[in-house]
Amino acid sequence: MRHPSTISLEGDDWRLGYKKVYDGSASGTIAEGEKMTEWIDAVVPGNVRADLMAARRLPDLFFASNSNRGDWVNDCVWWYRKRFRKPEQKFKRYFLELCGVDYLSQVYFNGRKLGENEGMFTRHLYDVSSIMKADNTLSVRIMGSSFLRKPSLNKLQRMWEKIAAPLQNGMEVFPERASTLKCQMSFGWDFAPDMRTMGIWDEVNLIGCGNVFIGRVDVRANVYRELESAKLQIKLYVNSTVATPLKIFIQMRPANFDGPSQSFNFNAFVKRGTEVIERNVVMKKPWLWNPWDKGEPHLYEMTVSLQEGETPTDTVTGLIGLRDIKMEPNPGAPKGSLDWTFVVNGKREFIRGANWVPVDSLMGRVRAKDYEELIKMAKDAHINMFRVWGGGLREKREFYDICSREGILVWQEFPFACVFLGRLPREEEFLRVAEKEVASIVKSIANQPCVAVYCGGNEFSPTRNAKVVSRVASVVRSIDSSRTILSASPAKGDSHNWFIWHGFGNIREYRDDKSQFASEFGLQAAPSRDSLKKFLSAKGIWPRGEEWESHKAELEKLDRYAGAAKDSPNLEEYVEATQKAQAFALQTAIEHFRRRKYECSGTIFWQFNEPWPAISWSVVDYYRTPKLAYHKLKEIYHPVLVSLKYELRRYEAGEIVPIEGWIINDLLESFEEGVVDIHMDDGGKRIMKLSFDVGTIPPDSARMYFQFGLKLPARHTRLLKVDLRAGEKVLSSNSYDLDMVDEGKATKWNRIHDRAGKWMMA
Ligand code: BMA
Repeated sequence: MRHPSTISLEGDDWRLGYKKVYDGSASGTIAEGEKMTEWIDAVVPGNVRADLMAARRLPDLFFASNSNRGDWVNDCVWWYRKRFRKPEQKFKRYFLELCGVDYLSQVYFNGRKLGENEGMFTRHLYDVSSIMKADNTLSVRIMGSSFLRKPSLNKLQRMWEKIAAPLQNGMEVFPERASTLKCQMSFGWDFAPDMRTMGIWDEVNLIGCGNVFIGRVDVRANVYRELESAKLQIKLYVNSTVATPLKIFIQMRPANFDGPSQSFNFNAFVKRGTEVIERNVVMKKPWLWNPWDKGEPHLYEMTVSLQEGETPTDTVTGLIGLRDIKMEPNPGAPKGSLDWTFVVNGKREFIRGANWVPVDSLMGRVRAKDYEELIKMAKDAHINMFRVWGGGLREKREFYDICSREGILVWQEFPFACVFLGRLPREEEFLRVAEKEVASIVKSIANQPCVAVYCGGNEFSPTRNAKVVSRVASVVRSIDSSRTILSASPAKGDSHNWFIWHGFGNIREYRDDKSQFASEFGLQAAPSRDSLKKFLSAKGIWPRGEEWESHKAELEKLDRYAGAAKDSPNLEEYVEATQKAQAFALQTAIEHFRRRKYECSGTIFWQFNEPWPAISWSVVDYYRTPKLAYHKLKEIYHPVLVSLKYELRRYEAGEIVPIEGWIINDLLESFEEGVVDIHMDDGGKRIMKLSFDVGTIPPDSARMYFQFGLKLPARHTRLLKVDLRAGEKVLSSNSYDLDMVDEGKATKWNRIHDRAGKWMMA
């Protein structure tokens, strides 16, 4: 919810001072700001590295092997400063709102210290009415990332660190990052550079109001479909300078459809200070919010206005969607498995999802336009859910606004990720910061209809980290008890299938995956040559080597899945081979999971985007250039999928390939008189065509419709094209390259390693 009276303090008129080689000793008085090495121009929201690059104090850190050339910034202390005049419109009270300061910070206004914080997700809100002047100075001090909390290990843990680190490929067992609630990826990841960010990375606002201020509004809706009504529980968190009777006006106005508005008025009495006003309202015949493939994502613009007598004192507005989300068991699920079937407004929703990672390693630079572009690309590829991965962020407000508007579901994780043989800290101090940060995340997104589920984080054992998990879960529940909270991902029944890629497994082995939900799987692929040229030097681009590795290429595995093309002397051929392998892998996995619809209730491939130019698992590169897999997704994630299943092996000319024809329909409509056309062309000449009548395709279904034997032609391209039509209308298309065969094989050791990994996360 936002105040229409909000004045944004964002922009490029900030200044940024830094003191080099800061020893961490100064207490952070305002006088310290006068002793900076230098002041440069700064952009807010932003990032200190981005400002230094713009001021030419740092090279382009995303180019070639430059990524650690900015490491000295971690040893500095930073002062952000902005001067601004009091707004023309007069208010009784003024509040400063900072939605994300990364990471150890203090805020000063007109020389007065307002507060300090550890964390990057906490919303800071300060009443500055009494110190507001005609000319104002807002200063934010940020300690360099070298001063982040470090784990204090006891003797036993130090010993374990020595023994266990080699077992997890040299990765630290108690990594420093696990002691902070900072975006975990910024400590360096297998697709992201080590750039421990600092900056004001999210909104900064000045809010004006009367005597009574609305600090936050919580809305939870219970939808009663049979009664065609919805009960909204509304909590207003207000702060008042006077004891006064209040009039409360609540309006629900259709935001993206034509329909009736509904209004509700109440009286209340507030005391001086802070309190919560709770009211329930019943909406008649509400227009429900739906994921885009099940209907329209109807949204209401909710306005809450307060009046003190006849005087307006404060107003907030925000988008609200009414829907009901549950999780149900999968049919035939093994004992102990969690419920993995999402049910939205009483209808099952098979998840065709993508893992979402931060859009930029310097996340302060991300703007609404970036989200718009990427989310549009995702929707064009028929994606209906993002898993906002635990190594990343609580994204900015616009991300959730756009997902809610576009009808895309969000699985939101908290900032804990990849703790294998070690464990997360258990000290009270850490737990308190964790609770505070998680609470802030939940408060900022809980009104969003797109948010479907919360999850404790990525890849750690909930058993060994029970303390963090239970504290986090109870703080979430105290704010929002309406959603499922998963303790971690993977959780029982959910798989992160890394046997293929990290375990060198054969792509066909995706078909052995019997999980009830598949939330990670995928292959790295090189981006296009044009993209590579933007971030690798002329020398480093080919042959592939160190620069590729510094941009996270895992060369041995890339070569393994590129097959014969690994010996190619040619960059383009190699890029194409890695992209083809990635597309083939996603096709094999996704079609397998979709054919198992509701035994498996969803697939979330790894990964949609990437935070810097990399050779990674992304299907859309940093420059938004799609890889082949992205184009393939448009076919294999189509809500109506025609899928051919045959044994994945090399075939000789003239051999007969037994093939099954499947259709998966995720929509609520059925299709009559379905026909599947299968054909093979060679140089523009049709050399084979078959048609199968499939009759009626029921809604929300997956089944096999026909089987046939395909006699392979002698020497032609072996691209099988498939169209599904209802009458003359083509519903969906797909294609298979029968020459695409993965001939690699995992070793016994790879298999043991993969099993050990699963055990560590149990
Ligand atoms: C999963 C993710 C990430 C990682 C990816 C590829 O474990 O959760 O941690 O980047 O695999 O290795």
